[in-house]
Amino acid sequence: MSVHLINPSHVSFGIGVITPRWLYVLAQATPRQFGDPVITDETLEPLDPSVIARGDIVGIGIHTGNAGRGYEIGQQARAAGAIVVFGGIHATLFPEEARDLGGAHAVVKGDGDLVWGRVIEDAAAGRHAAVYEGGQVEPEDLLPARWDLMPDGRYMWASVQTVRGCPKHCSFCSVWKTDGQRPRQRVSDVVIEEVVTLRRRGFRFIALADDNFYPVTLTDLQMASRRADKAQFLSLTAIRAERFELMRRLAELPDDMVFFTQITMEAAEDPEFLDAMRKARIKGALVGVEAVTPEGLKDVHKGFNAAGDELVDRLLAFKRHGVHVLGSFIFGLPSDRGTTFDATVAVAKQSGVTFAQFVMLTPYPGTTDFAAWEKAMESDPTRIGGTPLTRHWLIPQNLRPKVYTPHPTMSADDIRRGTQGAWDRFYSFRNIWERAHCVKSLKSRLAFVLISKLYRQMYANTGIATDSARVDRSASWARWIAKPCRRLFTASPMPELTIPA
Ligand code: B12
Ligand code: SF4
Repeated sequence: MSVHLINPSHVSFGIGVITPRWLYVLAQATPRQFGDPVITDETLEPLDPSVIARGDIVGIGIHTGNAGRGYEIGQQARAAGAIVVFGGIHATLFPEEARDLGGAHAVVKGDGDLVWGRVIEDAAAGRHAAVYEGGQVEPEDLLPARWDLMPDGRYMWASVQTVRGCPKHCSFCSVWKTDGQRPRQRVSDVVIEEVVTLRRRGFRFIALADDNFYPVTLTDLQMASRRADKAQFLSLTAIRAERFELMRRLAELPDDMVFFTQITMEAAEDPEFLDAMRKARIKGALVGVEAVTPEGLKDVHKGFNAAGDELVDRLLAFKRHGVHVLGSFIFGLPSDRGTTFDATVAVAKQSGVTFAQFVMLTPYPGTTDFAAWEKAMESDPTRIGGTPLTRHWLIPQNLRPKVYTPHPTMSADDIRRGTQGAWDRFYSFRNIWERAHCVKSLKSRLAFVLISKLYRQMYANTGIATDSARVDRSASWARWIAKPCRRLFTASPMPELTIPA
């Protein structure tokens, strides 16, 4: 009997950008007496169904975007006689769907770190439950990944999580609801140990797969310090101190290492923090800019972000401290107008962001936006291929609309075309070449161009193009560029590397 862990994807690029961390964390959670799990990541290549045998246990992790493909695999595995278990954010939110459409014998809700061992033991003994509550495990129980099981030469970035959960409450995001608003922060010892393991193997690019790398702001500290009860203040101070401790230790690692994380723009208020990031070689951060106007920020409950000149100043502060920004922008907000697309690209350029992504507002389950939309749609009988719009992930890809929520002034096609146009302009060869001057040598500049093009092909054309020929062309383009790109990310293994004190 084998245990399988499968990350579903309907497109495979041969090379992965970032390791799906859950695969290697659940591998760690797999009791040793069941052997090493067989890991399949379909972002690399499609599953070979013949590897699944009767009596095997098959764990499938899904988010909303890959749920449909996950259900196909679940059905195949069940038909092959395996015990099928679903987990991940989407299965957490829709356990019945995984059972009815994905052939799940069992579903794990929440974190798998502690509960997965029990699920396997139960399944192997033929007494599995229908639903397991994994909950939100405490930081000390968040497991390190089994990096020894990762295939060589297939990923550009490995991923290590340092904190789970986010204190904010953005309307389009499910993290604060599913992962909680309390930052569950791993101590620096366990994080550094994983990072060193990866560098020993030749990984020098590591994504810190965090929801928000700056979980305690200076305002949070000031507010807590004014309270009579000092418990909150002490807890926040400890979280902040641990952040600095982690960055101090990262700074002692070999100087060819590069880290990337996700952070709110609030960190721009804190030069000490940004300096520590620079020293730790956290050279890039995804910043959720979302909107460039106060009205847009209000639409997404993100009043803590800045707009206008202050926004530009904040993003430039990251750049000044040597942290490249991947600005993330959302289009299709109720306050957006036809002029928003150009204005957003202009702000992205003005604020010196090195990369940008332009996504269309999508009501993801588990979010405030989704709850409001689902309610508003109660009386709407629209079905596409027999599926209500509010279950958009179940609509076949070729029929699935790209925009779901009606907009007061723009049609769905206006938003899609405006978004595609923003990608095209931001990633025009001329603009990429201008940005490439952030690195010095000609070789690095050419690498920068290649990576910018890869990023654009993978995330824009395969995601928002409505023309399937364009999607196919982009996927094969991405496959073609991915190989040389990956080589840019490798380093010589350093098996002798020790863990900094
Ligand atoms: C890092 C990250 C990324 C990275 C890397 C992705 C990768 N290859 O791993 C990048 C930047 C590329 C990315 C992209 C996107 N992401 Co993302 N990402 C994350 C983030 C911050 C961390 C993921 C992670 O590594 N976590 C660490 C692992 C260990 O945790 P985990 O995956 O949750 O797994 C645990 C449990 O869920 C459970 N579990 C998971 N699978 C299984 C399976 C079984 C069998 C069992 C038993 C248990 C189990 O056990 C695990 C251990 O506790 C999450 C937020 C989050 N808190 O999860 C968002 C998140 C997953 N992303 C999200 C989204 C929306 C996206 C994008 C669509 C954004 C966009 N518009 O482009 C793209 C989609 C890319 C794609 N096609 O996959 C959403 C998903 C929402 C949803 N309902 O599906 C999340 C939840 C964030 C959010 N804002 O709400 N993402
Ligand atoms: S979008 Fe970012 S800041 Fe907002 S709740 Fe989600 S993780 Fe936190």
